[in-house]
Amino acid sequence: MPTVLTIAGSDPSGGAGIQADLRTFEAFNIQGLSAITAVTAQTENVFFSVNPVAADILTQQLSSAASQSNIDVVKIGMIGSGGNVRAIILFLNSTRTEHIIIDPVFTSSSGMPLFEPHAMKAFKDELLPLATVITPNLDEASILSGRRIWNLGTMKEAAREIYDETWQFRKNKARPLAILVKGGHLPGDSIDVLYDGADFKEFHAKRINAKRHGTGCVLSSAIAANLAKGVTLQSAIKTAKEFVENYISSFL
Ligand code: PXL
Repeated sequence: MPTVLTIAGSDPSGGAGIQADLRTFEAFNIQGLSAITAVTAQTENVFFSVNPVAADILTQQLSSAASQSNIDVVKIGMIGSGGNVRAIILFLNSTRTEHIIIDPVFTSSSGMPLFEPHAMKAFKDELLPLATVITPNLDEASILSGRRIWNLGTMKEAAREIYDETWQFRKNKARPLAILVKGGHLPGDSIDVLYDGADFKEFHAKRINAKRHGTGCVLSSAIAANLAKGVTLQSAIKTAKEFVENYISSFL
């Protein structure tokens, strides 16, 4: 059975993080494994606290998951601490997977910091280059590229900048890399831009104004689940976007 490992934080309210990821894998008939990077306490409306787990506890979870089953795809969400960035790099360097999808998480939707700023260099120079797909939203793409983003043109510039910077630190140039910048926070229809080092592809979806946090987690998990089934990245993104559209609509 295709298997995806999610490395992410716990959200007791179920909107985001590990809970959203495992639920999404299940919906696509994918076996889900998990390793928890941080424990949050939050509801849809209030973010109370975030506590990263110790890096050696994360390492033990990762080893346990990997000895249980072959892993086709690794999906990484909230990491929480610099120690956890290190633990994940060490784990990925000792594990063979077809795809590694990284959904950068720096702050919660409500503005709570979820990442230690001093870990940014290791995240950008050492962890991101191990990814095959990176899925920042506009704020994350802006932080990663150092550019202001306000429309489709600047989304594309940011995608190219993140690609070029990440590729520069990439050791195994035989593996693919693609950046999906998610434009959902711009006014108008939701347009995401995919850049694979050669071409841009746009994915259009209707704007749905339902209040729900964690849709980024659901999207990247749905992409991971479909990649585990062996479809192309573009097809995985298309299916994932349709899944998220249905998911958000259920909260209207
Ligand atoms: O949506 C980003 C995110 C990811 N993972 C966890 C979170 C959040 C935002 O709140 O709590 C655990």
